[in-house]
Amino acid sequence: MSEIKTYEIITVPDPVLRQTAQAVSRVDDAIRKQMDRMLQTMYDAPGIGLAANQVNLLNRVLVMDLSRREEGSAAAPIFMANPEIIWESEEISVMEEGCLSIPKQLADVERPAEVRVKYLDYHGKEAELTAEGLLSHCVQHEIDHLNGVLFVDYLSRLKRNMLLKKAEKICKQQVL
Ligand code: GNR
Ligand code: NI
Repeated sequence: MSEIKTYEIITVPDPVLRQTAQAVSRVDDAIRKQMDRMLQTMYDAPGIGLAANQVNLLNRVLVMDLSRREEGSAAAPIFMANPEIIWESEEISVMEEGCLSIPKQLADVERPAEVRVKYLDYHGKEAELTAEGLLSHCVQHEIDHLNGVLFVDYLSRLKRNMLLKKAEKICKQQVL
């Protein structure tokens, strides 16, 4: 049993998912506590990434951990505050994405195949990460959340509306 409190995950069509999160001035104990809680919330969901908007917080904080996909591997959390894409490849990658805020809907999304991200780590230290493959899609998906952007925004209007409608129906059923 974990002693870390978790957050409730916000789903569509909540307007907080369309808002822009604000930069943190520094990574202090309160931000670290938020990062720990977000990580636990993400593990419980389960998901491989989570952005602050998804737990009703509008600061530029995200967490990721792709390690749980490989069985028996140790946890490998990545914490980021104020992430910024400082380089992206011309090469494009297509991967199936899902989102905890758009339950049970998957779609192929095109993104730059490789990105380099500058951020503040758990200790408030400047760090950089070069990502490709699933990690690249995940970090771009999470930074999008901080800008109020959802993966369905990259799809045709028809496909986007269909996925949002289906997800909202599922969310309503969960409340009843
Ligand atoms: O759990 C998640 N899986 C995922 C798969 C492909 C690309 C991005 C993601 S992130 C998602 C969790 C989530 O909604 N994060 O915001
Ligand atoms: Ni998401």
